Amino acid sequence: MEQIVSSGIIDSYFSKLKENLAVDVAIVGGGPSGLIAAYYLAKTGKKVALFERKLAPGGGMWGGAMMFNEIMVQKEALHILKELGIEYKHYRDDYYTVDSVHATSALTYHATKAGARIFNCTSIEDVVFHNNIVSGLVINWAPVHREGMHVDPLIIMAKAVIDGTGHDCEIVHTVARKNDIKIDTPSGKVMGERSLAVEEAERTTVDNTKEVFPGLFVSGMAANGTSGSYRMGPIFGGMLLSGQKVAGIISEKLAK
Ligand code: 48F
Repeated sequence: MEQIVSSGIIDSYFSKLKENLAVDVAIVGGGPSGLIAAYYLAKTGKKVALFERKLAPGGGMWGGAMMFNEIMVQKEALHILKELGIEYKHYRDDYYTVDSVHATSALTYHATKAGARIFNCTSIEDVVFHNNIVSGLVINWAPVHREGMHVDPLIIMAKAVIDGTGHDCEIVHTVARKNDIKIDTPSGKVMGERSLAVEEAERTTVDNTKEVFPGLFVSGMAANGTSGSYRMGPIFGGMLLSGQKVAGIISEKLAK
């Protein structure tokens, strides 16, 4: 009995990992933008693996604002809530409140249900760089990084990589720093995030969602951090729309 439990988990996990050593899209970060991108890409039949360094995917969405577990979503993104069956309440004007735990678990459920595979407790430390194109991810156990252990990683190959790492835009930073390249921003560099301005930030999160270097796309707060735009606090319509947008851009590119 004990052996069946252990061998079942090991067999099942390693066949899942093996099946995802080469994917269409590899997503770094299980925040709202990464999860929504995973959902839309998987829904259209793409092979998608999402890597999240924490135990639970969801990023900054679980905690609402200052741990008041409610988030705000504006009218423009309601179609996504409706599509996923997420409940919302009208608050005022074009703004709606949503229970953040309900919303975050729904995103995770729908991304995996659509076929995306989520690998939690897994940290991305670098990318694969082939012929000046970002072509995959260098993965390791998150605790290996936390403990500072000198353990070599494994590799996931991907036709497209999404940096959905939030405020730190870690993957774009890594690529730009290590390879001395220009990325698609006004300065050619990672410009860094600016202070809070809700309306501007919500709009630019979507505008800045794009391919910033061949093979490397940005979504969510990483899009604004890369292109030097504002943060927005606990309003999430921009994150959802950014995830949907990056999925559309990648689907179009892969179809060519
Ligand atoms: O920050 P995060 O929630 O990303 P997002 O989709 O959404 C931003 C909002 O939550 C919020 C906001 C809107 O109001 O401003 O901040 O842009 O989630 C990013 C996820 O990426 C993981 C991290 O643990 C988090 O769950 N992550 C970051 N770096 C890595 C990573 C890495 N190197 N490897 C794996 N996961």
